[in-house]
Amino acid sequence: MDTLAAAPGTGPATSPLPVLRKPRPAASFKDLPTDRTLVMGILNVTPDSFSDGGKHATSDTAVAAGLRMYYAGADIIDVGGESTRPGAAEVSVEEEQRRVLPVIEALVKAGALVSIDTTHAATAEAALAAGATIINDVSGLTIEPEMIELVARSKAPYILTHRRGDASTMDSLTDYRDVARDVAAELAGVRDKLYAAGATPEQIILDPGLGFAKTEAQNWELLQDLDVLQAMGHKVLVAASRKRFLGSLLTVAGKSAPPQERDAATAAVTAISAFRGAWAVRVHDVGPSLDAVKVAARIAPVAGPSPVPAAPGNG
Ligand code: PMM
Repeated sequence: MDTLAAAPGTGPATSPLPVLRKPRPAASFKDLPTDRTLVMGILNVTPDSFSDGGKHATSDTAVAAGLRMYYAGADIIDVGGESTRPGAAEVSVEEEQRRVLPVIEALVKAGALVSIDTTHAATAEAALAAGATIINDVSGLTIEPEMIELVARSKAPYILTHRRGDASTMDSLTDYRDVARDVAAELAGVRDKLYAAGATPEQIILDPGLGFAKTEAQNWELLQDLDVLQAMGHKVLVAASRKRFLGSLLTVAGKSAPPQERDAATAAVTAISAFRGAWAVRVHDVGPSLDAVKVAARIAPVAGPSPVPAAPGNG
């Protein structure tokens, strides 16, 4: 018996030697599946991220973790070098790039489609040069003018995340009249600045920014009203994975569930987001979300933005 051959079903997801696989041609954005919601795996190359901080603090462990997600079936690997959690220390752009660029290069070489999770245009540009395809920016209303110019010039797909303030102020900026409509209106304002600079509608992916200047109740409201964002006609990304509002939901004996115990609830959010037509979900634990997406695709097979609803009285 050939002991090196993987048993059926144990190949890509569990191979202990992923680095021995041949490099594949780089994946492209236009070849991503369009008949189901995509799963983006989170790869934080940081010593202090809120849920997996410290695990992938070196390039080697980060690349191995990224390859595991890729071989498990993640459609996109989201590489970040700066923690965005409230109160997190700022990282210099040089340090951020030192963390992420070698990881991006290795993952792209293996054939993965990579997004760069950064609020800095200089890091986004260096990441694109290293082979990343998508810019994932959580700066929201504080977007750098250089980022606007880069998005317009590069024509790279751009995730525009709703957020007010920064890590130290956002928890006090949660005053909304109607959170879903206010978030949509504020995103539209930034989107229009991107258009004015020359960006195209197809480039823009909207993210409600769960946990960024939102109370726990507002996060749930945004998920309930996802159709308000979908109606803007862009792709929508939902990033609920392991966030604090899931921990609170799962409180036992007055104790919120720790981040690593929030993956089943995350997969439930994935199923609902996929059912509602989200373009992608951003998650730490890709396996359960890939399964959830498959379940949702049997019930609501076509993902993507829903058409703008007809005005009342139009038949
Ligand atoms: N949240 C975090 C980091 N990056 N990107 C997008 N597009 N949306 C988010 O809500 C988001 C993000 C928070 O930290 P984590 O990487 O530990 O989940």
